[in-house]
Formats: sequence, C-alpha cells, structure tokens
Amino acid sequence: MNPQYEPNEIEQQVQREWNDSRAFNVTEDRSKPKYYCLSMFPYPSGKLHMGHVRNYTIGDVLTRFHRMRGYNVMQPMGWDAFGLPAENAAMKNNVAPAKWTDDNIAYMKKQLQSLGFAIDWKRELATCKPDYYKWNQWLFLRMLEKGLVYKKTGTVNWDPVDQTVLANEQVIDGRGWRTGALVEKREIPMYYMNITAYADELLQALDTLPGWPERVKTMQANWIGKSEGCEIHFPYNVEHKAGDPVLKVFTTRADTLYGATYVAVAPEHPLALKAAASDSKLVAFIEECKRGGVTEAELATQEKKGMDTGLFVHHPLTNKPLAVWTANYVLMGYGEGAVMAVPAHDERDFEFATKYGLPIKAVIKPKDGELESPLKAAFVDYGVCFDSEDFNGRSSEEAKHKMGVVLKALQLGELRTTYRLRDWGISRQRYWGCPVPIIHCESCGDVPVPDDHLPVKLPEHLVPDGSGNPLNKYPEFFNVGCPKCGKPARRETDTMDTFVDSSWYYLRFASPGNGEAMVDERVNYWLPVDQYIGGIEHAILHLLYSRFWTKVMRDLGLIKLDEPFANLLTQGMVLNDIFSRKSPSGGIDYFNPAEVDITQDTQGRTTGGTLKAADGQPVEYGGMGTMSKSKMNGVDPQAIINEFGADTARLFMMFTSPPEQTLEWSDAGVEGSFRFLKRVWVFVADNAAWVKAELQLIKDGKAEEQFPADLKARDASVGAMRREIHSALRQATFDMERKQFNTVASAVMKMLNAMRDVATHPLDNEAAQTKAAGLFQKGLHEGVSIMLRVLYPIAPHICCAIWNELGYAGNLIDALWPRVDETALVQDEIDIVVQVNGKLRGNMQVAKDATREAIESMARVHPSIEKFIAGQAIKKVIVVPGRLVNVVV
Ligand code: ANZ
Ligand code: ZN
Repeated sequence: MNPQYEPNEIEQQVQREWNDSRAFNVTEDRSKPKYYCLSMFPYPSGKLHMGHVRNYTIGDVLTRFHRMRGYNVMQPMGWDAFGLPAENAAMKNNVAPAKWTDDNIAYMKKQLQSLGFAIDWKRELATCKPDYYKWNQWLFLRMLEKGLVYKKTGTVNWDPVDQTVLANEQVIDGRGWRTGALVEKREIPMYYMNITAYADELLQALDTLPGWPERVKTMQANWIGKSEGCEIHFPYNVEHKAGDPVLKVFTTRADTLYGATYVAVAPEHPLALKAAASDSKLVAFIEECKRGGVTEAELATQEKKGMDTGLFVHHPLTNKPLAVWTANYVLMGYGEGAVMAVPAHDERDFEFATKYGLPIKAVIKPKDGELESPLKAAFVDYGVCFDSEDFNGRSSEEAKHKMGVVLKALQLGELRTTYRLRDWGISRQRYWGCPVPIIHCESCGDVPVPDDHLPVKLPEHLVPDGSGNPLNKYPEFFNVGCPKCGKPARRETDTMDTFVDSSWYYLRFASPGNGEAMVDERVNYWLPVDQYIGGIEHAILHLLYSRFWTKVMRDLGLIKLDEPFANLLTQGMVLNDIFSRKSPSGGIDYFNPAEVDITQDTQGRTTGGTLKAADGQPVEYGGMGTMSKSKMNGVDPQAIINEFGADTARLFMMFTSPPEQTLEWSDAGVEGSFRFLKRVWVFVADNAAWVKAELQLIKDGKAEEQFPADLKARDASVGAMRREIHSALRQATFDMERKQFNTVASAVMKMLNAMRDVATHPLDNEAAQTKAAGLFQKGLHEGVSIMLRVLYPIAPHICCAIWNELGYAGNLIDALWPRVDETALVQDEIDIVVQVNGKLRGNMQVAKDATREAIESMARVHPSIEKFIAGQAIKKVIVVPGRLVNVVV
C-alpha cells in the first residue's frame, strides 16, 4: 500500500471503476424497498458553486447510506436548462443560448463526476431538449382541454423603447435595465394554469407531510392564504331589485359593515374605467398607477393615493349613499378588486381617510372597555358591535357570521372563502424556453397544435440582441398553416415559465427513455421522492407548482400519487468572510478573502485585514455572509478539489455543520479535513499487515468467528478499543438516521483514535504478545472495516481504495452498514452515586452485576462515607442497583 495519501490518483481510479461497472445504475427491483434520493437539479450557469457541492454531498451521503441499509436507491441528475441567464450570456458573448447551455452542461457534468456522486447517469435529462419539453406541451394541451389552462389578459412590465416585455429582475428602480426607460404596465393576453382550483387541497395536504420542515409548510400556507370572509353587494340604485347591478366587495370583517364610510376600487376596476370615460384627471391618475410596481410587496409599501370617481353606491343595510373612490392600495387581482372602506377599523383605510378627509365611523369597541375618542389609529381587534342596529352588543365573531346569513337572505352577499394564491401565469415573452403549443388563426381563433405535431421545436441557433424575443423576428418559426382550416396563421411565440420545466422532472427521472409517453408504470414504483434536498429559496414556488402538477397528473389518470416529495431537507447556506472598502467614487468595492491578510484579536476573531498584493492598504471586515458574486466572497470548489481531492471537500462540508444550518467556510477547516483523511490512510498503511493476516486466516478457514467471551480479561486494551469503536458506531448510526452528518464524522475520528491508542501500546512480554497479537489483529480487522464503512458515505473514494487494497470481501459500495455488537459495549465496572442521608457525597465503582449485599458492604467501608458519618452508627443502607447507594445515620 502506498504510504502516501494521494487523493487525485485514487479518486480517478475509483471513479473509473464505478463508471466501468455502471455502479449506480438502477432498475425497479421489487425484492428490495426503494429509496428515491433527489437533490434539486442545477441551472447550468457555467460551473458548480459551493452551494451545489453542499447540496449534492448531502444527497450522496444519504444515497450511499441507504444502499448500505439494503435499499434499492436511485439518485438521478439533470439540468434545469431554460432561462434568462442563457439569453444574457448569449448577448454578451454572441453565442446561441443552446450552445452556451450545452457547453456548461458538459463542464458541470465533469465536475459532478469528479466529486464522485453516486448518480445514475442514464437517467440524465436537460429540460431544453425537445424529448423533454415535448411533454410540457402535451400536458399543457391536456390541461387546456380540461379547462385547467386558460387565456386571459395579464399585466407585464413593458419597456417602451425596446418595445419588449421585461422580466421583473430586468426592471431596476422602475426602469428598463438596458434602455433606462421608465417601465410601463401593459395588459397582454397570456396563458394561466388554474392552480387556485387546487388551493384547498394544496393547503389541507400540508398536514400529510410530516417529513417537511414546519417553516416551509407555514410559508406555503401563508402563500396560499386562505381567508374566510364575506362577499357583500353594494347596489348602484337606491331602489334595488334582484338582478340590478351591484358593486361586489370581499371582506374578512363583515362585522364592521355599519362602519363603512366609502368604497374603494382598484384603478383597473371597470367602475374606475367607466368613470374615467368622462374625467380626464381620472385617466391621468389611472395611468400614473399603471407605472407603479406590479409586485405585491411594492403595492403594500407605496404611498397610498386615490381619487374620487364621482360615483355612488348604496349601503346594503342602511341604503345610505357611499362615495366610490379608486385607490392604488386596492389590488385588482384579489377578492373582487374592491373594498368597503372602514377607516375606524382598518389601518390602510384609516391612513387613506385621514389623508383625504373622508368620514371615520367606529362600530366596534373592546370587549371590556371603550374606544379612545377621537380615534388616533384604527382599532383593528375583534370586539363588540355598537351603532350597528340589530347587531349591537354582538361579538365580532358572531356578527361576522350573522351578517353573512342576513345578507344572503336579502340576496346582497354571502359567506365566502378566498385565497391569496393567484392562478399561475405561465406565458413569458422570451426566447429560451418551451414554446407554447398554440397557433392563432384569423378564422378559427386559438388552435391547439395537434398531438402528432409535437414537439413544437424551438429553433436553437438564434441569438437574442436584447430588443425582445427573437422568435418574433423569425418567420420560419411563426408562419404556419392553421391546423384546422389550413390558411396562413401565426404560431404563438411566447414560451413557458421555466418553473413549468422543473414541476415534473422528478417524474421523468423515473421514466427515462420513453418516447411514447410522458411517464409510465415505473413512476409508481419510484415515487414519491423519499428525500428531496435543496435550498430554502424554493420553499414556495417550485415546491408548490410541483405539488400542483402532481395532482393534475393524478387527476388526468397519469400517475397514482398525491404528493411528490415525502421528506424535504432544506440545506443551509455556505458563508464566507466579507471584506470591503469604500471606493473613490463613493460605492463599495469588495475583495475576495483570499486576497486579504487577515488580522485577528486575541480571541482569534477576525477584525480586519490588508490587501496582500495590490496596494497593501487596509480593508474593512463585514462579518460573514452568503457566498455570492456580488460580495466577491465565493470559493471555487474546483480549486479545493484540485488541491485536496473530492473526499476532503465532501468531508469538510459534512463535518463542519449539520446540513440544515449555515456553514462557515474556513481554509483551516478544509486543511483539517485533509489531514484527517491523511491520518486514516497512513494509519491503515502502517497496520495493513495485521488486517491482511486476519483476512488470510479467514480465507483459509482458520479464523475464529467470534471474539472470546473473556476478551477483556485476556486483553483489556483490545476490549477497550472494541468498546470505543462499537459505541462510536452506535452513535454514528443514530446520527446518520437523523441526518446529523457532522457527528458521524466525529464518530469516525473516535474510532481511528481508539485504534491508534492500541496500536502504539507495546505489548509487554513475548507470550502475551503472541496470544494478544491474535486478538489485536482480529480487533483491527474489525475496527478498520467498521471505520471504512462509516466513513464511506461521506468520503467514498479513500474508503473504497483502502477496502480494495486490504482485500476485504466484496465491493464496498455493496457492503452493508456495520452492526453494533452489544457484547462489545458491556462495561464491567460502573459508577454509582454514594449518598449520606440523601446528600451526594461521592461516587463508587462497582462490578456491573454486583449484588445488593456486595454494594452495601462496600459502601459501609467506602472512604467518602466514613468521613461523613464520623463514627455514628449506620441505621440503614438503601441500594438502588446500578444507580445509587444511600447510607442513613
Ligand atoms: C372591510 C374591512 C374592515 C377589512 C376592517 C379589514 C378590516 P385578507 O385577510 O388578506 O383576506 N381587501 C379585500 N379585497 C382587497 C383588494 N382587492 N385589495 C386590497 N385589499 C382588499 O384581507 C381581506 C381584507 O382585505 C378585506 O377585509 C378588505 O378589507 C381587504 F375593519 O374589508 B376588509
Ligand atoms: Zn384556421
């Protein structure tokens, strides 16, 4: 065995063996339980970053561990390959997005392979390939048939100079990223998926996911935002008859109806538009609102502005006229796009009414007190109704319900549940995505592309120039005959949101190579994913869309599955030091920690530093933060792999923090991991002869099967070593099951130390040496094999190399997880507590199986007791076997 640890050499060799034997390819083996381990697939941005390495190492450790536990394990990998960065890179470098993407995939695949992940590569997929996205289109058409996809106008960011739609991230401070022009909101036709039809199931089914972090479930529940309230109709006419026009609002506080002093509609609401027809100021106001933000966060924080429309509606119970205002804080997309405003009990309405001098009427007071008068702020709590006719004296809860009943009888409203969740707009006016399979014909309307014309292939050679979707300038793509009437028609040039691609890739992994169907029976074997691992940034959208997509496919009869991911692990971020300095221009320049000579205080805390090269001047320390390009504090995993090998990178990642917590980068930590692996290697190299000798005995059928029952009597040091190893194993097994990989790594360190202790103790005399040597050899043979198997999921290359080198039976990747030998754990002596009159006075070592009598007689003469009874007569001795002895005087 090479006395030197040379990771690059052994890693390449081991990986070659895995590749040649297709070691991680799997099929549906029904004789074993299955385990589907999935890490969120990467966007092929160019090269792996530390976040990827951490994510995929966690997945790989679980994959290998479960295989050792007898599972049929699948770990696939693919590429989330459509999206905007490819278009931006294309513009910058003048290469087609397809080429850029393919090159990146090739490079990153090599990187993944160099990290030694146990991936079944024959399942690899890239979402930008027609054999994958064909099925996006196919399912889109099935959903269209079911009414789960529909067309409606939606609001987009419009760059008036480039004449193009911008993605949200291309709008910077309200201006187009390329042109700097003020961005407008525009209404254009788009396709939507009816996720709201599943809102209730998506919410309820969160309770069926005990393997998900509570935090993620709460985020999803909030996003779905179920809200139980009441729809209330405000008639236009004083003399209202059933069927006459009404303004509908949605409220969660029907108990405050008597406090409504005006109503407010969204600027896009038909009533506002109607009033604007004869009011140019209103037109201007509506235009101004259009220029504001489109995200909900922006709407919530912007200054509240509004305008009187001059119209009136009538209070449904008192019949009093209420002015109709239009206001920028009312969202068109929520509830009815209109609110009844109750300034006394709603903060936004209070702010608005105060600003515009609108009446404020209180109708709810605290259950046990009075309201301040005048109100200085809205009283938003539940309470008791007053000034509310028949409802006076009722609690808010009661009144809310009764209001629904009363209004329903009058046909002026009813109790209703709404959701914050919106339908999913999937149209993107972008090139690098999956084409929407629709053809627009002047005579036939929107015609679905027939199934046998799928996939609608995206031309791959176009290079966007920043002025919008190049498909719009490419007649070869959009000029087509109408599938129905044959006349010239225009193909839809919008592509699908890339979240569509990632909504079902985990299903396709279970049906690789099927050209005839989206998925097949194999899905029912592999799904659900037993362990899904990824970043918390996907807690809402990706996971919600995937759950929705699964339910749609279930309802279309394509799969038998309610939820795609049984267990979810969200790994923590990788952090590194941040160093910066104010730049002469007033901005901030960041510096990579590798360029900084770091200064520390006496406690070893980083305080600052100076630039190594360049100007040698000081830089400021900004604490630790997520590795990112913008802070210049990333570390390239490739550099670590090149210098120390993949096993070191993997061990460092697993050893430094539990997977869900943040991980603080440290060069010293990386070096420490490398040194540990080197110690393992060198120790085994030094002691290889012992292990080989024992393996030879086994081969010759001359080895004892078991350790002798009196091992400890015959060789106490080997007995102690076995106890250390097996108790570390027990710990490691427990921690592996609960995914605390950091302590698994510590357990391996304990094992190595236990073996080193014994190996370096000289055996005293020759006779003992021969006798004990056999036991030592046997102990080492066992200990090394346990250590290698426990370390293997984390650092597989070094373990496989040593395993083969020593000649252990079989292939380590197929070995079983070691079992704890309970007899090795048995302790001969145990500590029990010694008390005098119930007070703790010391400890005493007794034989593990000592009788009550033996313990009592030992206690009577124990030095720590003698001192405390000071000659007094002992009245009684109480023994609790295995725990304590209490001497009463
Ligand atoms: C009257 C009222 C009185 C309200 C009161 C609150 C307090 P959640 O809980 O999020 O569902 N609302 C309804 N539609 C809206 C829209 N399109 N844009 C902005 N706000 C809207 O919120 C429901 C409440 O949000 C509703 O209850 C309504 O204001 C407002 F003392 O109605 B409330
Ligand atoms: Zn037609």
